[in-house]
Amino acid sequence: MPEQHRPTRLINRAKAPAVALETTLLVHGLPPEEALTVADQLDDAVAEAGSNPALVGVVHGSPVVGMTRDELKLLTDAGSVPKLNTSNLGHALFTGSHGATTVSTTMELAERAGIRVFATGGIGGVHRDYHLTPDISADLFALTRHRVAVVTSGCKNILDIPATREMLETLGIPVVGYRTDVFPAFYQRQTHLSVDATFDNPTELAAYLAFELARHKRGIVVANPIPESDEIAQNQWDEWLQEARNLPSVKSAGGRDATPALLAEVHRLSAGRTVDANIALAVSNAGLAGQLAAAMR
Ligand code: PSU
Ligand code: MN
Repeated sequence: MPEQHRPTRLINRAKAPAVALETTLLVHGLPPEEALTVADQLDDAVAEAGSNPALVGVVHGSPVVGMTRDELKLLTDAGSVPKLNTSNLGHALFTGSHGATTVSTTMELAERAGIRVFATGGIGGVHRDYHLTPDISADLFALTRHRVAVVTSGCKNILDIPATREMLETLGIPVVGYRTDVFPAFYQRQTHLSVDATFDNPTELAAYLAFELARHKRGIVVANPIPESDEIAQNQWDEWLQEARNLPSVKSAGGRDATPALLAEVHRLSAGRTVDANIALAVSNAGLAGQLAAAMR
């Protein structure tokens, strides 16, 4: 039994006002050569907005909030690190392994470190064909438990977006739009789906987040559409997604591997256009999160 790894203590290097960033987006959601430069871009976006980035992950079995570049390099060089959601975080801590945190576990660790704002690309949600295989991201349930505002460009559009929006409503998670009155669809700004409220002013949005997080012990979704210049046309996206969904590598990937397998194939089929758009929206979310955390101080 790996006695030396228990009990695990949170290593918290976060400096207020802090914005949590996640490692799964970097390690499992993008081509490996992009991870370190994107980490720099996300950090810069948070810092330019007046806040401090705190990258979250698991290093040698320690939950870390505010990972160093060397620690991130340990993860990217490791070849394969587990993708950690609510169900396997504890096992990584127990066995002393490295791990990349998803939205669910980044929220959990950020909350423990006292961080109230977190930026990602797109939260997980209800997968297509969920009536055949009920794959629903642990992210949605984590939002019911952890007191953190998650800045996201809607949910990833490999998912069933209307079902995901409905599930957020069912779980009672507030979904507010930043300069949008519809729930955005990751690579596209528009859907016909609603948000609970719209804020055009970051200071006002920050005041609402502080109010709502103090009022109730659960998370909030802040929906921030992809910048207009980085949007991917709907018909173009539909083609890549349909082609990707028919590939054996995607059809055979289940559970935690489903999302990374699909993302990798659409990134390849689009010759990197979806990678660029993914990075652009994540950086935009980091910038907004930085503004919000600074204003919530
Ligand atoms: N946003 C991105 N790319 C990603 C993710 C978010 O732009 O890869 C990750 C997040 O970590 C999110 C996870 O929690 O995808 C969802 O995975 P799943 O569908 O297995 O819950
Ligand atoms: Mn899943």
